[in-house]
Amino acid sequence: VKKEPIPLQHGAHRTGKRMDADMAKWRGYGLGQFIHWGLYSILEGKYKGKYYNGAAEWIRSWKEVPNAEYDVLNKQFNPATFNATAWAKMAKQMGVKYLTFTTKHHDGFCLWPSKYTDYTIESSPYKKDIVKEVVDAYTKEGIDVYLYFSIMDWHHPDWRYDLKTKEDSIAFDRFKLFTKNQLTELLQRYPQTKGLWFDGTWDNSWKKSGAFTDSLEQYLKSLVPGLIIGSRLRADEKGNRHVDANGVLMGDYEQGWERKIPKTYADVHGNDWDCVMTIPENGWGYAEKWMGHWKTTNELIEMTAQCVSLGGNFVVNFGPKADGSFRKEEIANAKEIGEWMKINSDAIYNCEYAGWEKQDWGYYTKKRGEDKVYMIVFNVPLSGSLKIKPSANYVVEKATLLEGKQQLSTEKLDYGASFIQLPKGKTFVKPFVIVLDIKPVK
Ligand code: JFZ
Repeated sequence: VKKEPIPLQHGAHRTGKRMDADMAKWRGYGLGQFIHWGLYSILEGKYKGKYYNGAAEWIRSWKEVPNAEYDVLNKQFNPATFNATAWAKMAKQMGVKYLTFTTKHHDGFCLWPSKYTDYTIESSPYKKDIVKEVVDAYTKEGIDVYLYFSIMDWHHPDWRYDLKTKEDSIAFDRFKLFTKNQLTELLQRYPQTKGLWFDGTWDNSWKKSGAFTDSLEQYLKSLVPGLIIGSRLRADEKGNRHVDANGVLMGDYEQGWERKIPKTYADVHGNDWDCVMTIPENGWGYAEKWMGHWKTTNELIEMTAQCVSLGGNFVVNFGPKADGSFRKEEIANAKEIGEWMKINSDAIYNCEYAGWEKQDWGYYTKKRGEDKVYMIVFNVPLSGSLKIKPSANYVVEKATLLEGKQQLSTEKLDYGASFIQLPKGKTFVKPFVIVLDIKPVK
């Protein structure tokens, strides 16, 4: 029995994907960069010689750190070696198509000179507008910029976790206006902004503000036509987040894939999505010591392939040091990803879910609007034969190695499957791509 939809005033206003040109561009990005930078970068995940076990950008919430001491770190923020152009060039070389940059994280410190609070970059020895430097430099390199903005603000006296009293509601009403003002300010100051990446929206105060979140989203979109906002901003009037009470996504793409990747296409429910990922296990801001496993470049490339093969984008996080330089591990990852992308990005940009049965050697992607499927190979079988099974509506005309354009022989098997034969004696030391020219079956 199909359930009757619950009538909602502040639920999703659209079913299915956004089909305009701005969203089509977003969908084609494939690979993105996230940057977490702020006052937490000064503490480097430690305080008085003790290491914090949580994510470095959350260190203010650690019982060891007195808020009063954290909150004056703005007086020390002075990134001597910060060079936005160098950041953007590194990102360009890495092959990312978009950046998400922390304008304000949970600690409330603004990297732009907001006129709605004193707790901004203007109060630091650095003084200059970092958001502007970043937006301009990345835009110049042809990389689209999205602004990360935390709703939760530990520094603002009117922030509330919940609305339990009349006073809470009055304070939070002021906070909502403050939030709207800051967002308006960001979009007016940085008109190149392609979208907003919201965070810190999980508390009851926000969940009880469904009508406001709805009007805020519509208002922000009226300021910048085509603006892209994921599913982490809104709540419906019943307090549901990401998807409304009827299970429909609120927002332009699913923002719930954080440090995890869907297993199958069915898991993404027909929505656009991106996965944001840390290189260490967890922690987005700079930490002196990276705890746990650090992802290798091949792992990051594999995650990129996996995401694109399931119709999503993959976003790698970087946490620069307080002085504005990147740690050597991140520089190496960026460089090596870029070297791989230089050869293989055809299989990443403007690609989509191919709809072919997944095989053990790796991931398929399909070029949007073209009869081209890519095999991104991570596991080479000892036999040297890669099995493929095209969907029933396609046949493969030709298989070629993307690098060097060598044509590969194929062998037909039962049940519509084939083998693609790798060149005898050739050893592969990096993930590689095979291009399949395909033809629709009449
Ligand atoms: C949030 C932040 O708290 C964190 O510091 C970082 O900025 C990250 C990108 O976003 O952390 C989250 C948010 C959502 C989930 C997990 C961590 N979630 O939905 O599982």
